[in-house]
Amino acid sequence: LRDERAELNRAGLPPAELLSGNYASRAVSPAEDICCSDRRIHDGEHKAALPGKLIRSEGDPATGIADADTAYDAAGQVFSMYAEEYGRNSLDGEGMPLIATVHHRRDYNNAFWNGDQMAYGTGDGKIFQTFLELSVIGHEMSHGVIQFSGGLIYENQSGALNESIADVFGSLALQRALAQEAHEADWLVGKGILGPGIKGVALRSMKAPGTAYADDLLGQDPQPWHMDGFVSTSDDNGGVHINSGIPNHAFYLFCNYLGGKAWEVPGRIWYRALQTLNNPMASFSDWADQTMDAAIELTGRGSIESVMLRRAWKLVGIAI
Ligand code: ASN
Ligand code: ZN
Repeated sequence: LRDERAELNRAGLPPAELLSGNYASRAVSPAEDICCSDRRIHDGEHKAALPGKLIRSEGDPATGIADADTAYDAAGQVFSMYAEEYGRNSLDGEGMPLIATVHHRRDYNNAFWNGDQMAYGTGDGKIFQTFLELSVIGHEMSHGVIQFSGGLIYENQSGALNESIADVFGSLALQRALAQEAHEADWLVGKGILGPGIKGVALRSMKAPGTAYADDLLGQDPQPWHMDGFVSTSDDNGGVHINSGIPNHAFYLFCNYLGGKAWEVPGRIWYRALQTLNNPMASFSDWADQTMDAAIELTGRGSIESVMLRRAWKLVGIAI
């Protein structure tokens, strides 16, 4: 990858960082109009009812309940990324409250967006030990964003795109919070959330889909990184959490080819593609085209970004 960049530089093209800088300076993000988040954290008290008991509203001091305070802080970080990087005012773009429930049900091994709010289980302490991790929280909140922009139907390829875009922005929220550069990021989603007995590092890896865990209880991480490994199944809404490995890896490659801060130019391109998507049944190939259109709109035809983006999609088996 480094060689490829050196080659481009020999061809007299400016390095990606310069283009990124140029892009940032002509970015149109009406961030000044966006005031502030409206977070509302509830305690589900290990019951199934949502949203449960309100324990921390925007501006309230910390509760001392670690899960609630993590949910509050992380929701703020995700809100800030969407506001400051992409000019979006909350999940719906219109400042909707960020409603979250921690301690959802008992020993519950999942987290989700239900169309109105986020909910987080505690995990059973065996398979999962927490869901209150920034990439996971960013993932669930991004399902909210996708509901209001793009509206990707949650099955088959459009569902895997919905999953992938949630992973992308979850990972970007984490990378931005850590102020890591793309080449230093681990590209893991849900690092550290697996239980102590589970052999694995995370829930998913965008850098190396299929390698996040391999465990007697959980099995092997089923994600492919290339269309040759595409899994046709009726489970999991048509493999939405499986085949998302393919667009996830394309995004990773794109960021890795460019270098720099992934939440800036690559994130803006993905965000623009989502914002302009008008096909809720989009296939991987449709989405690849959509990201290319966004890249050309934002960085110009023949830009390094558009060249690298085409290369990334090609490497995972999608020609555009
Ligand atoms: N944690 C899962 C997700 O957000 C829950 C689900 O499958 N809807 O993708
Ligand atoms: Zn999801």
